[in-house]
Amino acid sequence: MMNAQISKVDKRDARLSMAYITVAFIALAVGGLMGLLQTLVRSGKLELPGGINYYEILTAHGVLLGLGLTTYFILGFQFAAVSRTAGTLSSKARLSGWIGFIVMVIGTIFATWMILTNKATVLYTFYAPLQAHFLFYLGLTLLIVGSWIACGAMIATYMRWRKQNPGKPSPLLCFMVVVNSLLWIVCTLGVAGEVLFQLLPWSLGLVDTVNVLVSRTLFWYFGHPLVYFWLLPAYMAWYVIIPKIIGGKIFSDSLARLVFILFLLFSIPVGFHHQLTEPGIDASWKFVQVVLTFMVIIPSLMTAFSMFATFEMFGRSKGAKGLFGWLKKLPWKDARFVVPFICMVAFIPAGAGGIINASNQMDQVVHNTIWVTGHFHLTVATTVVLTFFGISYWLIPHLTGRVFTKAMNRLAIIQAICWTIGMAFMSGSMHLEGLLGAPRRTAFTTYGNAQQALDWIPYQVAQAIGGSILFLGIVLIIVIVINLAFFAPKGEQDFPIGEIAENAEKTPMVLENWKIWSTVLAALILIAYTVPFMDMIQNAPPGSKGFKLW
Ligand code: HAS
Repeated sequence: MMNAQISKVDKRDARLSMAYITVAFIALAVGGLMGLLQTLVRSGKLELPGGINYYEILTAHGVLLGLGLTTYFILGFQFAAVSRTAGTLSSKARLSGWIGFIVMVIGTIFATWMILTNKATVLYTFYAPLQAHFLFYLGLTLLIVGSWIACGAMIATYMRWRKQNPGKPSPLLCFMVVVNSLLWIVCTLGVAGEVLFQLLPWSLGLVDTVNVLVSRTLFWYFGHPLVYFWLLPAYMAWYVIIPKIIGGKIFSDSLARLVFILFLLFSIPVGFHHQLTEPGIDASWKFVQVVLTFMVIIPSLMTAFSMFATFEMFGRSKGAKGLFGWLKKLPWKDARFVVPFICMVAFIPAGAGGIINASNQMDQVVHNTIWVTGHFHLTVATTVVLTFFGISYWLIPHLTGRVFTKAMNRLAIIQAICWTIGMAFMSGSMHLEGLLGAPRRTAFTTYGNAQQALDWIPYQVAQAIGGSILFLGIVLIIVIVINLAFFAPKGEQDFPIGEIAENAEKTPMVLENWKIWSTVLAALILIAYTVPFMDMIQNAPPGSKGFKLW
């Protein structure tokens, strides 16, 4: 079955995909409200009513948006992408998709319930020795197990395609989904190990203490690739969907595949760059992982090159002249293009911030300051999430049999402008305040009226202004999503898939040789982690009992 012949996602697959996307937007609404409250509390202008504490809503915000919105949206999008390019899911794969969904929802309900009842105020990184109720950890376990079942269904559909089309490269979008799913499965093994072997028994009282360093290391073994699990679906849209929307071609199929393979290889063995200030890890192993971190920057630089090439090729084909003449030829009134384009522009300072964080000496200045919060609001909350909004504008109507009207297109552009202004205020002032030494993960305090802390307050007020504008952005996106799901006129909305440029090189099949890539991946992980991990276990300090500070 060739992908070119399949132009619509099967109705049954569309329902599955919409189920995931619906939960994603519910998480956005609730988590977004928590974000607004946080910025207001931190500005010193609001006290939460009814004894609700700041860290409780901070945990809800991080878990619902960082782990909920992203994972559900990505799986929903990926199911649609696989069904559109590799053919309708088999009934077994679809059933697995539903089972995965139900398991994930049960897990999400457990975790959210514990957070909202103040029994899991441990923030989204659930760092030991902070200890949550065991149902929180069980909820996270179910979330991960459910996602594995869903990813398994996608990989099985890809394998069916390969079997039916021997010797041919798989559809690019489907290939990308498989890479992201593999990345997810391999990295979540770390957090699954942490939760199952350390945190669950500890929270149930089966063991008294936990090895904190091991738990954090397992978390970051998962935590950094997690950010690329978020990023890669945005890259899928940039590489495959955007060229079609602007009327151009994909610059190079091989380059896009190579970029995804590089992410698979280099995004995992780099967790130590989150632990550069952590004692107990030898500096030479931190150095190894920082070098690998700089390797994982390369595929993003290749992506920047590829996007510029796609835009320029298109512009020149329309007669653009001069160095930047092609910019004028892009479809500036189409939200499906404009919104992801804003994300690309935002990723330039966002990525530069990441490179600063990854540099050992500079990280000493910014680590655990609110600079880092500014960094991830530009990366995940702008580059990634705004691209997800851009995807929703054609994907949701495609799945619900409706159309993206001109009025909604206008609202979507207003939404993106709100997001850009709100984020410029919020993330910009977080970066600046961080450079002045303000810590992250902290409720409002003046530290006994210390001058340094008083100097931070104007930045915190700017964050509250930005946060309020962003919340308006959340209201607008929810209005658009409800319209596209239930009220927009019935019709056919295209699921755009770009074609490869005629003069692009032929795709080498080695890019799809999973034996090679999984061997290299395993080797890199073993090189980066084996010795320091054994060291953490053999020379472990006394474990810590659990703390509940709320
Ligand atoms: Fe990061 C902390 C390093 C990317 C998310 N990061 C975080 C945390 C999160 C996060 C959530 O090394 C906080 C975790 C916590 O709670 O503690 N990050 C990096 C590096 C990159 C990077 C090197 N991060 C991301 C992405 C994220 C994300 C992507 C989410 C999606 N990050 C770190 C480090 C820390 C960290 C340390 C720990 C700090 C600490 O001390 O705790 C790189 O991947 C960035 C590479 C990106 C580029 C940009 C390429 C630009 C492109 C756009 C092209 C534009 C076009 C349009 C075509 C090199 C592709 C142009 C048009 C025009 C008209 C101009």
